[in-house]
Amino acid sequence: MTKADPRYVSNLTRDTYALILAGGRGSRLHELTNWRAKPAVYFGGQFRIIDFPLSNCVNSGVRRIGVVTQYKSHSLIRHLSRGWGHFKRELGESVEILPASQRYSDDWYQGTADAVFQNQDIIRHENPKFVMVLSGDHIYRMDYAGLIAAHAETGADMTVSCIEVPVAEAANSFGVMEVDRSHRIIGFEEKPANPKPLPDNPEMCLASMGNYVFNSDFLFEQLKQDAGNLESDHDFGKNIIPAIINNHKVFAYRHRSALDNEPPYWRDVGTLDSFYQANMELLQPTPPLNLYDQRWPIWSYQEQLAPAKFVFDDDGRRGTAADAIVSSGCIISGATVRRCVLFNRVHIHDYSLVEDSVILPNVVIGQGAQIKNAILERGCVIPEKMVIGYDRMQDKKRGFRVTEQGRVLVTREMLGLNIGYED
Ligand code: ADQ
Ligand code: ADP
Repeated sequence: MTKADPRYVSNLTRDTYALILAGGRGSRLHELTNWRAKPAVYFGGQFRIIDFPLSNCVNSGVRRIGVVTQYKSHSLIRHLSRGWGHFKRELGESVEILPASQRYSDDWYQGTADAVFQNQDIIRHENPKFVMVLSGDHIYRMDYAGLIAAHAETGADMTVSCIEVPVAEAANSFGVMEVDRSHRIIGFEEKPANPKPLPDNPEMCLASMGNYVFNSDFLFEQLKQDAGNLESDHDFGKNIIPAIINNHKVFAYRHRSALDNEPPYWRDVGTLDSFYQANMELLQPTPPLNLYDQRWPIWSYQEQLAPAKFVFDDDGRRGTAADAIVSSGCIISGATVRRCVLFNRVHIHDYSLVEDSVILPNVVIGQGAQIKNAILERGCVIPEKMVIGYDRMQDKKRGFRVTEQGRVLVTREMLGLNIGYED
């Protein structure tokens, strides 16, 4: 098939199986990932992180998808079955959940390459020409068709998607690569302390996004070799990529947004501060990620809920929200909300003031509470008149988690509540 064929790209995407790695712990999100894997973490009022790679797949025309789960997968699996369970096999579409404990080895998945290795029989059964391995941890809009087409055109064995990031941000966090003029990867270091900067910009370097396209046969061959290597951590970034760049054709593909007028956006919400930041960015009049642009929709599980409601209380106090995202099922009664992201079913009672905060679903804020710079975990019930986010020492003393940048995370456990809440 040549590029001139009108079905060139759709044939490439149809011949691709996507495996989303969604088993990560996300330990720097602390209590937010105590009970859910990082890809199940909430984002932007209506979404979970996993909705981004899944929506990118569907919008790109890659519709055979496996989601590899491991750590605390209940919340993720529940979300997938509620929101992504409607795919029709007979139309060539499927979203399959591949839990670690059900594979043939006694071990849970070790590194990322092992997670793919243990599912190779399922992938082989699909008989795709290309396998796309995706991280389930990031928020971005990307047309994977561009990545797969670039992979096919360069005749690569493997293609790694990458983005320019500041050197300081990449240090100890990302895989960093060096490329030649043809975009071939000629150097790769996993999480180096001193990342190699770009030749023309000492401030920036080229980071791996943890998304890879492989020719299937090549992938299986590499996984087999790696599995037999007792020294290996069985990880793509640590072991496979550095081992193959010298003898095989491994290319870099620069990330661009799926929307032509959106600058490349990619967020690894790995810490509580970056989680907070990425949510708050959405409040800008022109945010770096526009969730209202329906040309590349982000699909998710949406509960059937009543619309958000703003009411006067009995004393005639107005319930208002400004510079805020307010999701369905919320009730703001005689309270003031400013610069907040409210997820579904948040109920704020009168005389309270809530500012600069991210409030996850099912939170109740009692009368006269004052909350600022907070992340309230799902199901929190804030007692009347409680003050959060004004006095770090007091917040710490109460057992709340205060981040480097002074945000305060509060969970049900920190409030001494039992784990159950209305679901
Ligand atoms: P890390 O961010 O360290 O580096 P890693 O912890 O390996 O990524 O996780 C990658 C993806 O796999 C995540 O989506 C995670 O949820 C999932 N995952 C991790 N271990 C898993 C397992 N055993 N089973 C199933 N899923 C698992 C990687 C690359 C870097 C790159 C960054 C970009 O190694 O080179 O720069 O991603 O974030
Ligand atoms: P999400 O809001 O991401 O859907 P949940 O809060 O419903 O996640 O929790 C996911 C899973 O973790 C559920 O099985 C839930 O019962 C369990 N869980 C949540 N919080 C606790 C806790 N404090 N102790 C024990 N299990 C918990």
